[in-house]
Amino acid sequence: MSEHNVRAITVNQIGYPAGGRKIALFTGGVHKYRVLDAGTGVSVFSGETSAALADKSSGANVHAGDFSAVTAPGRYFIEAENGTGSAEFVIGERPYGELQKGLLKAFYFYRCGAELSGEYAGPWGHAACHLAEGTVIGQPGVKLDSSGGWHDAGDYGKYSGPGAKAVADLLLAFEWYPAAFSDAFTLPESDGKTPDVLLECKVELDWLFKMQETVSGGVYHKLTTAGFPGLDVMPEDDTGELFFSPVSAAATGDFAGVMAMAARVYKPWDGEYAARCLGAAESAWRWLELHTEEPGFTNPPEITTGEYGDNVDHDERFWAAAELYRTTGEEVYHQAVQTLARQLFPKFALGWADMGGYGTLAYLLTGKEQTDEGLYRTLQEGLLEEADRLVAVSEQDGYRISLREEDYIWGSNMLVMNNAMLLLAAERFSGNLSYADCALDHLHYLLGRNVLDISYVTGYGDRPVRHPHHRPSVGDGVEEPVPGLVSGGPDRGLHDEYVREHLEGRPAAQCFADHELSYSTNEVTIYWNSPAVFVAARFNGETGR
Ligand code: G3I
Ligand code: 9MR
Ligand code: ZN
Repeated sequence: MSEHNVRAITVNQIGYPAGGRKIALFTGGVHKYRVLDAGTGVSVFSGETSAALADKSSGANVHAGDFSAVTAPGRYFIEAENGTGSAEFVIGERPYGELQKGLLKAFYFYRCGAELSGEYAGPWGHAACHLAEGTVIGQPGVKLDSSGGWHDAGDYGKYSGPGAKAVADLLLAFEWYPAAFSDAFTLPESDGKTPDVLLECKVELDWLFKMQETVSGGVYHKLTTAGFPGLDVMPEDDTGELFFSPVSAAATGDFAGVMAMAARVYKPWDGEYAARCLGAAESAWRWLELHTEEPGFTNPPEITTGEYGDNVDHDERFWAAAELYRTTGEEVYHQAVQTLARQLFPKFALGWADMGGYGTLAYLLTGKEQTDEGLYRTLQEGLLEEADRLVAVSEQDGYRISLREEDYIWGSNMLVMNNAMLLLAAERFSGNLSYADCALDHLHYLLGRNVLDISYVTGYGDRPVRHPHHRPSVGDGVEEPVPGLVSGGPDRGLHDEYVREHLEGRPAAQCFADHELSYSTNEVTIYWNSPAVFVAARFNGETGR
């Protein structure tokens, strides 16, 4: 393996909760090591690493140094006998507070249609963008308001399904870990009452309303220019014509799911808004009932932006039905859940293409009393089995995460965080805290405890991603990238020219380039940020480890 970009001792570059397990991962020979106070240089712990594990995914021999015994809050680093060191990190009661805020604030930076002013955006502000009406493909002469929402990613497209996944993660995080969202993080709309996370999600929900066809209730799959603009084009300079791509069943199912969820979550804060969300969800559901056999979405010939193709819509329908049932208690939706559950699709996946896991969570959260005993049990047992599989893979993995070699795909960091979410769901439905330990190991990986010793979150950690494939970060003339963005992470498929040229033959977990040209490994998206917010919120909002 290439030693030049690999530091021999990797840690979560943000830090570790004081009461929890603390492990650093080493490569190279067996190490005696010490934990030192970063301020005073005083050694507070010394230990020896465990036997090496030959890790296929990363191509490294990895051994673990367990310094859980260090519990005093402070700032530390690790030094091995041979003089190599680790990044500095903190040990504290709630070490991920700032991280969670940053991950959430990223959604503000993704906003479309409004000026990002210096007051809220610091040096990363820009003028309002994408205010023109969009042309509806297939309906010549029809132009509709398309403004608002969040840009998807490093590009400026806005895609209904991926947007719904992002909102779903944030609303679920708020439902499960409300205490983690009690600090306001200063948005223009902050009113000192409504949690900022709800204000931020409203930006996307308000845009999603515009993606629904008023008469039919169907939802346009996406809203983009015909092609991607150049990499240094700022949002306000991206003035090509905007197009609504046709309605799809996947987008309509996702829309119904997230709107039904919003109807429930916003109710205590804004009853009128909640009712509007529910109405929109019900009308999307009516479309789904009238369109039971729909082809999967493919890009219209004139459109070359992200396709988000999806041939299977049982999962999105399942989510919609489960969420509508949880919110309304109406029997028709319960019937639909039970019928859809008989279809074959992944029941524990959390998107963007496979959304069945959200349906499963909604059904389980409806509660035993209100649900079918057999289906409830099947889903609950299945969830715990899947979580056990993730734990088993993590136990065999050098960097202690649940990705097998073949799981290092485009956006592998989403899988890392989705799997952590699933582990936290298992914690919730079993009460077993060891699932949370495994989930936390996944957060450690994201923040630097990985073979490349890189924090995959811009602006966070001692060696963060610096050159994401993110048009504003490339085009704004500010040296530092927009902060708080989660990079896609290693993709062994080498799906862009830059990585094909530079990373041929690397082990899966090293197939990553912190270069702005590598869109297949180093782009950023809203739905890679959202599960990371969820995971960080768990470790900010709950006590227990
Ligand atoms: O699921 C298969 C898996 O079975 C197989 O083993 C593996 C081998 O490569 O591939 C997996 O499919 C991958 C799929 O993502 C998984 O979600 C495809 O190879 C891969 O090409 C595909 O990448 C998607 C990419 O667009 C290209 O279509 C990403 O998921 C998706 O996040 C990304 O989305 C783009 C938008 O189009 C445009 N905006 C930016 C955004 C992020 O890059
Ligand atoms: O910049 C585009 C990025 O946002 C997309 O996720 C990615 C995959 O669809 O495509 C990027 O655009 C590239 C295009 O696909 C091929 N030519 C180079 C473009 C990047 O500058
Ligand atoms: Zn915009």
